[in-house]
Amino acid sequence: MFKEFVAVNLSHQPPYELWEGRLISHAEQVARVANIHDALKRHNPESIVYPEDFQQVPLEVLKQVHLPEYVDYLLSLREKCSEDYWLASSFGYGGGIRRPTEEHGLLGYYSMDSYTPVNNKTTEAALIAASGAYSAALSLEAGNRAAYAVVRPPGHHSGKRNMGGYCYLNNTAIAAHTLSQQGRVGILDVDYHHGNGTFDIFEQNQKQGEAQAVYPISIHADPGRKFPYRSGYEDQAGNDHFKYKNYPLGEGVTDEEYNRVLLKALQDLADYNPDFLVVSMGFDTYGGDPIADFALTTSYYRQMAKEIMDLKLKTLFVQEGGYEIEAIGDNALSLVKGIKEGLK
Ligand code: OKP
Ligand code: ZN
Repeated sequence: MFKEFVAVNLSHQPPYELWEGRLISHAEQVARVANIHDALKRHNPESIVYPEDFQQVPLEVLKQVHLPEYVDYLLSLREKCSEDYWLASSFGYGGGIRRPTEEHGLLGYYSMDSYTPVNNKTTEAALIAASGAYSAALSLEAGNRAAYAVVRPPGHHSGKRNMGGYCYLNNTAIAAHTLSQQGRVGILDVDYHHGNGTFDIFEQNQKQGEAQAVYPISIHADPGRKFPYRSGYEDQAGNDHFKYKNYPLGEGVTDEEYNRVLLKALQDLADYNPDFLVVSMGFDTYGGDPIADFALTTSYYRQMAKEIMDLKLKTLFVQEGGYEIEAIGDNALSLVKGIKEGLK
């Protein structure tokens, strides 16, 4: 069985982001997931689950994945903020910084960049997206072979104690952490950008002394050249207690080039011998994406899904990026066709 958990979150629409000194219209638009939803609805409406039927992600789970203090801060934004969006200006960079008391200072303390605005509706949207990923994870535990959480805002840049890169709660990490209570979990991040938040969460949890039954692998643009500019280099591979793997790539990556790297990552995951796989799925690797520079084609996402499903694991795809809204529905449909072929 295969189900799609869809959260369009109409109320979450930051109007702008501050990019290289300029205010530009925000790339993480409602139309991204609305267009994916339209394509999936035309294809197979009976496999879609909507937010009213999601299991709400428990506060306890949120506070195992993220720092409890960060979760409380996010929840408090519902009362602290108005409809007007705020953007941090002074960031809590590096270690040893004391928690400010002033509200804009506090927002910066929990932020990574000027791409991730908040208002009084942001937290609710992030909770619905997280609940979509959580519900999809539960559906695998209940016996589904595959699920696809078609949610926004995305999650993979949100770390143990930060928002950033359009992300507030880490949907992928919430799903992977949940599944890791039942078995070993491979994480494959195929978004164009390095999944720094996901890596951070499991690394911090391991450092706190909890063994982590997860193995994260990310294929992405070289972080020396592209966001998040801080991690995702090849020589960053974890430690004896917690391993992960990074495959940074140059610009213009084609279907063939990508697939060669994907097969290596899938072999790494097979060697780990997991029970579940969680895929951070980005369509910003598509050739037409406005904020990225790989060259993947619509038909490749079908092949990508088939290669991934060939591992024969219980597999959850969680939507991350993808900003070319004209093609995103076709790209998601191509992926879903590959997933379905892989069910056989
Ligand atoms: C989120 B996800 C261009 C600025 C790009 C932010 C990228 C966030 C990507 N307007 N910087 O990984 O797709
Ligand atoms: Zn991305």
